[in-house]
Amino acid sequence: MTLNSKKLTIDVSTVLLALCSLLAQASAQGVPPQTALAGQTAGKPPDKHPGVHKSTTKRTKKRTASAEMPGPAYATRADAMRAASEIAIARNLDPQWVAQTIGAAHYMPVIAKAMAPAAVGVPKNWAAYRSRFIDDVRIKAGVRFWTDNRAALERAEQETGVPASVVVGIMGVETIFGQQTGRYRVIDALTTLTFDFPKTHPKATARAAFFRSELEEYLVLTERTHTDPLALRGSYAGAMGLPQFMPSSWTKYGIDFDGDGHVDLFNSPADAIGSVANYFKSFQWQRDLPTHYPVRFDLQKLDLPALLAPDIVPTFTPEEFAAKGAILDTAGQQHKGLLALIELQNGTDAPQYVAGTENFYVITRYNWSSYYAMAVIELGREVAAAMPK
Ligand SMILES: [Ca+2]
Repeated sequence: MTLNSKKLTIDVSTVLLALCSLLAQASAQGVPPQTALAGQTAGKPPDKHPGVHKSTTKRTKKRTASAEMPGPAYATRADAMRAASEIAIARNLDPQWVAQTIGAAHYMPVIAKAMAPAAVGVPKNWAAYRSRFIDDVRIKAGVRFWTDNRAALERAEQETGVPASVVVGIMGVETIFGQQTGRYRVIDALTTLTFDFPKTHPKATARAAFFRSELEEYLVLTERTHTDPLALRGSYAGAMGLPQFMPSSWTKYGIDFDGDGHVDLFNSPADAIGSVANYFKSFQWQRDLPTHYPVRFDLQKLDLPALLAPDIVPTFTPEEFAAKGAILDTAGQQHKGLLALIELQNGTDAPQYVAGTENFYVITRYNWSSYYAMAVIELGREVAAAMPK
């Protein structure tokens, strides 16, 4: 069935409009329009900050068949069609093309559902999170990826200082080295999250504005590169290719690293490698600086609330760390910059702690979670250790 066809769209529009108005009423009352939207996922990976990059593999496993079914096309939505004209004017795009493209996007209940905030009061679980990303299958795939792309990884490391293991860790956590780059149409994801971001989310307005901006970037990007905007597939958040770049990141940080004249993050591992390293370089990656140091506590002096207050933002000198009861190893004591105490909760077991450096913080600019950053670092290390000597 193609809702691109004007006639068909008109034929079904009366029914769809009635449905949309019901959905809108439900949303306005703060009631999730679909029962599927109400569910919160216990044990969902922590995402303290709304992530810029949404890993495909972070998707919740439980899905219902009804939630997977596409909803109405946005051609039937007056607000979406109004926004399409605004976008065309603001971004200097063909108004008819923008209206057709946004109009051909479908509301995806499963995508709206995936935006539910993490359950409140449930302890996070680093061990469980880690086990989802670090296993033999992913490590073996990582060894293959590193072997196949050694030259590009080495060149990226020389040019940016970003270690091959960190780039490998990103590609592994995001898409299992390109094996899972997402199965949702990017246009459906971005349009759904622009116009139907769940109103129950505490940051719904800001998040919807973020996705509106990404939708605009996506239209500009596909128009500029003569790519069919209805053809590309990605994560439920519209992240694309091996490194799962959002459209704005593709434009800002994507580079042509294999020299064929195009940035292709779907099919060129070299472009993906160069672009990830360039992303971190742009966020001030420091060459030869470790990502973190081990830390122990002096329980007599320990001021955990003060140490955890700045969250993942490097704030303390090694001396300030020591004064608050956090004991570093020799390398940590000699750290020239600032540190953050990173807490990794383990469900009902005791949390683990590390001292995160500025480079740890840089990794969290890819996905705003310390658990994510730690998984990237540890997967990269495991793959490095498994590389043939
Ligand atoms: Ca290229």
